[in-house]
Amino acid sequence: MENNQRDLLFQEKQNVNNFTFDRRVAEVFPDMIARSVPGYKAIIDKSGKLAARFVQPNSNCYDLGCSLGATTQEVACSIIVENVSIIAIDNSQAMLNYARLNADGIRPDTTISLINDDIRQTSIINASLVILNFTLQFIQVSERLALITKIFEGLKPGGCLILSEKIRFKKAKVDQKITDLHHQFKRCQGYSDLEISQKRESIEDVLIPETIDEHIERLNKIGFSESHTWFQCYNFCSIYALK
Ligand code: GEK
Repeated sequence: MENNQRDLLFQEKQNVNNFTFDRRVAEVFPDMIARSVPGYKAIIDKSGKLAARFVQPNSNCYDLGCSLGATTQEVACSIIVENVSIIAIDNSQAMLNYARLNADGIRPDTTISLINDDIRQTSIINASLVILNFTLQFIQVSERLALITKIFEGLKPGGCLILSEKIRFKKAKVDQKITDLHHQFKRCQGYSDLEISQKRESIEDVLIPETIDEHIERLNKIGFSESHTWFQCYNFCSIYALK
């Protein structure tokens, strides 16, 4: 089973269907996300640094929407305290099949559980770190408050939520300019205009971005004591929120 293939999924002209995380996507996922999300590698790397700072001994660490486990692995390698369980959850079995291979043997002294579940149903308990790296954007906007509230309730005092998302800008003109810059980034990564437009068509009803203000307001309303954007590149950002 190879998962290091180049993403050519939208290279040919096709009848575009709604994007799903199936086997074909799982096979090319590392290439797809690295060439589509500016700052992806930096965010994954720094998620490890945040884990080193915020993960508490005798606690759980959740990677929600773990895909192939890139963040899970970085966190596993970065934790400096003892007796931590890492729980990585995704509802795509195709993704988890590869994540299982990738997580094998990383860290014998830390438990890593890979679970096929819908993150809207999963219980969050005794958590010192919860990570939503580019996953909340795939949850219906109307369901986001309940999910983040559940995460807040499952976090220990001092616990941290890392929330990385594609974002939109309130002013249409600004949104268009930044979207153009993102497409320029994708062109520089080797995607053609056809690939960019077909991927966009496929994902636009599936990935619903919000503004940074909408994210921060929700986090504040739920009760996080501080929420800040610590990374932004074009229309992608990462926020940390502390309980
Ligand atoms: C990374 N965090 O490499 N329940 C569980 N999983 C879900 C749900 C849900 N309701 N909805 C979507 N997913 C990863 C990247 S990708 C981001 C995350 C992207 C899963 C979905 O199956 C996919 O694996 C992941 O969320 C989103 O840092 O593709 O842009």
